[in-house]
Amino acid sequence: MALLSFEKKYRVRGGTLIGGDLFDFWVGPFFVGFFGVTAALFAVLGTALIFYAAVQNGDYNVWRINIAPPDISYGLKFAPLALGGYWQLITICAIGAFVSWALRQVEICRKLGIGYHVPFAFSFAIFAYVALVVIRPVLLGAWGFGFPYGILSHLDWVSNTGYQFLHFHYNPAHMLGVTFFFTNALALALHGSLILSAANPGKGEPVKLAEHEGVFFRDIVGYSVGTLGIHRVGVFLAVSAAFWSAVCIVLSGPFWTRGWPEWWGWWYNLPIWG
Ligand code: UQ2
Repeated sequence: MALLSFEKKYRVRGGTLIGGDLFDFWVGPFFVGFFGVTAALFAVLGTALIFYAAVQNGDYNVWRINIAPPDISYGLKFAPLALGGYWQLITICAIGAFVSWALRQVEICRKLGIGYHVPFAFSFAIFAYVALVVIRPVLLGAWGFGFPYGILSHLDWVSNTGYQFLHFHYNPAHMLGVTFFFTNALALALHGSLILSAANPGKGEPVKLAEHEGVFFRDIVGYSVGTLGIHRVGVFLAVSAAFWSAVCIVLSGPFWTRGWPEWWGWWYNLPIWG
């Protein structure tokens, strides 16, 4: 079915989680829904708060914007606006917008009668963010352990937090995260280039399809994972990268306070050495 007539057929009421028919409409190409309204409200308010807090700080250079979380001494309490309160409100808006976005994806999936794979995968990205600004700070007892909102300042936070553990690359969960990120890049490079090679065979040649794609990989590595399989591999790699990234930072502090190289002491302490 042609795309435009398909959309006409499927753009009908139903499938919403909240609000019934109330927000069950489209604005131009965009489905709205209850969560479209909440996503827009949280996003606009959160962005406005970022710019307002930046101006209060006297930062008119975007590279220098730094909206810091409260001092550790505030623990898990609300802080005055200029002393981390803006960071707290912006964090609430960010989580509100991200979760609204995921639930809007769910409503669209329900309307279309497709699986929830997209919101499932997206939820791992939300989890990674929430791990940094909620889960780890709560486990450590202070919002001040969250990362600051600023282009350069969040880089400083990552560097400082890494050096606090001497050498973050010795963190086994970090190793897994990095490995999944790299393997994800490899898989997408293989997949993207393979699809493009079949779609662009050269002047005069007919466009090639899945058979040629599969044979290329059987010829070069003796195995083809298949057209559906490569997308399963892709979602697994992407979701795993986000998951282990979240795990590696939640471990650091709440569950391991020394340098990460020291963690490998278990190897020397195995009872098998002479
Ligand atoms: C494949 C296939 C595709 C692909 C790719 C492969 C026809 C269009 C890329 C090859 C993938 C393999 C061998 C597995 C790669 C695994 C990792 C962990 C990188 O066979 O089917 O569909 O795009």
